Amino acid sequence: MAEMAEDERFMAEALRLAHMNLGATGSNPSVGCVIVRDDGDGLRIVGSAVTAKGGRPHAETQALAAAGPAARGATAYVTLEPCSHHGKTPPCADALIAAGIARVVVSVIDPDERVSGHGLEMLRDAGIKVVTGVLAEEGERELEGYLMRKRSNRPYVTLKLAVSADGMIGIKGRGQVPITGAEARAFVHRLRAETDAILVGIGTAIADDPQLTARIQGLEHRSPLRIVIDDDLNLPVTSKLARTARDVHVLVVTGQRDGSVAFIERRQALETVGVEVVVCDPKVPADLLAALATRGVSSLLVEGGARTAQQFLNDGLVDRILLFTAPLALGEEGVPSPLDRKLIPVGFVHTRTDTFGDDLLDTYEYERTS
Ligand code: AOF
Ligand code: ZN
Repeated sequence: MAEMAEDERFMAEALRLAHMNLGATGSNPSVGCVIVRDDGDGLRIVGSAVTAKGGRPHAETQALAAAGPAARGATAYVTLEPCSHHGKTPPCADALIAAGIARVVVSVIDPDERVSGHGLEMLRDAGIKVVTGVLAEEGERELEGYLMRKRSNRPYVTLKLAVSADGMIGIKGRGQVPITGAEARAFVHRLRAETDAILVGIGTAIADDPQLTARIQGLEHRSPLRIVIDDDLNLPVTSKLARTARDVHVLVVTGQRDGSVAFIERRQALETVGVEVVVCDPKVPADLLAALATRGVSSLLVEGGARTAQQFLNDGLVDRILLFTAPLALGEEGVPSPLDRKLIPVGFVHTRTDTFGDDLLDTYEYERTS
């Protein structure tokens, strides 16, 4: 019993570490590893690490390097099964064996077909004691993007909406209308930094002229890939998105391979400023998600507008809804939200309410039955 509590305590620490590089490890999951030993004077962390930015080196090899000879006879806590494949780096399972680790505690088994149980098998074959499923629920949550991409070939999709007290998400013809306060905005910028890609429809891109970057001190370089659904290529080359495309990548999605001379000119103008034009039917967001998964995108934040949100909901492609509700009313000129606290789509379960200044954030998660 005591050992189980200790295991959970150190796995919680490994998960906390994993979170630090979430959204910054490319197509590789952000994994946490903590190495613990007891020399008779209590348990002591002798090395810990998170998957490096960009995805390599993996967590285990860095934690082992930090522990040095102290790894011999120690326990390694890893949020994801150690890899068994020779990829861009040698297998972490081999590194753990070579370092003399005595016990490995894992939260989640790696669905990557090159690993998927083989990492654990290698460790067991080498005489290492292996425990799995520790803080499994928390581990699955931390790795939700990576797991969704590997299991379902699409990113984990979060829909974020900010709704006024009278159920509106903006005012027609008014550009960006501040709905939530500074605290909620700071939270959204942090969320962007932890997410691989962010998507809006062309209506929002034109009306709001948003930047969609992570503007929070220290996280500016963690901005996600920015995506605009824009079948007619109407994104102005003078928009903030297009003007910053060389700093933070922008994808514009159209269903048309070619078209009128004017269409081709708009395409060339966008490409000239560094925007990437991708051909994928915008009416079938599932195809776009599959294409994004192939590019290594594990998590996607859909930030509106109403039509884009509705389409993702209709197609059953939303895994989580983050609904901010602000106390102000926008009045009759407002653009109605596809949902609010009293109208949540079927299948979503309310999981928590948080407060940001005067705003409420309700989280709803889609309950998959399988
Ligand atoms: C680990 N520890 O910290 C991570 C792992 O392209 P490669 O060679 O880097 O391999 C990527 C795969 O490695 C990825 O799909 C997943 O299975 C695993 N990620 N494994 O042992 C880590 N990030
Ligand atoms: Zn590895």
